[in-house]
Amino acid sequence: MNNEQIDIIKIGGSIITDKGNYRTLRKDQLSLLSKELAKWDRNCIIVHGAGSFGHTIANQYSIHKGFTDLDQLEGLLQIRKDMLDLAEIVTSNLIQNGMKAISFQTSAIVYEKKDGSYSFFFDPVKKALSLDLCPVLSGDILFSEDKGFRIYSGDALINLIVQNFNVARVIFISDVDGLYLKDAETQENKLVDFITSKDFEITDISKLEQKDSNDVTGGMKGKISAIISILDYVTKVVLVNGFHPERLALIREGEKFIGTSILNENST
Ligand code: IP8
Repeated sequence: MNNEQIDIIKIGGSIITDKGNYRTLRKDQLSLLSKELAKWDRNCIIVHGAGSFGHTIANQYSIHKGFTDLDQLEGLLQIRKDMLDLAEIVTSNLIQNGMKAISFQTSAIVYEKKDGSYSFFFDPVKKALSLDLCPVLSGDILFSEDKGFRIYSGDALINLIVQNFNVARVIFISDVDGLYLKDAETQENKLVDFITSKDFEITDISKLEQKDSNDVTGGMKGKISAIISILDYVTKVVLVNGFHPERLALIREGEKFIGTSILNENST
């Protein structure tokens, strides 16, 4: 099996769905992104978020809190079905645009053990990559030895993938331009175009605003905590706004783009 470096591309649920409206797709946005991703010049794994196909029902049935009563099972099954539908839509769209995309069900290959660690089976995903296919996974429900079940975010999944694959970069496509930090002189929030992992760790994430109260996996704060762990295993993490797909072309071509690059200091 070849061990070439791959990229992981996270398509945020806020880009491909309208998070405020249950099961509402942003079809045009998904097509524009697929067109850009089809031109990606390195093998990659795509992980998509859940958006309104996951978070709405997860909230309604408190699925993220684990098993407490039998009524939750209805919600659990609904989320699994909705995520199956979303995965099918995303994968078909990628294929229509020329990608050799193949969907894998996250909750069928990852399981949470009692001590909080995971057992997982990534061999089929690795084999697909070695055949130049593009595996597509997503945030999902997760069966858990202790809690029965819970919600597993795409970002947490990426954290597990980077520990088990040879990953160069993780590109997070979301609905914001990148990381904003307060400028020391002007006290105004400014988009950070470049930051190292060391500077990043001292950033006070507790001060980041929580834009989306419907998000059961922590929104921007959750993402930053995940990125801090991911940076131990990859050279670079990139944050880019998916409402401007042309920025992905610039990233691919190594050109200057509007967004944030976070470099792992130890890999320079
Ligand atoms: O959108 C959440 O994944 P995320 C998964 O990547 C579900 O946080 C099913 C809510």
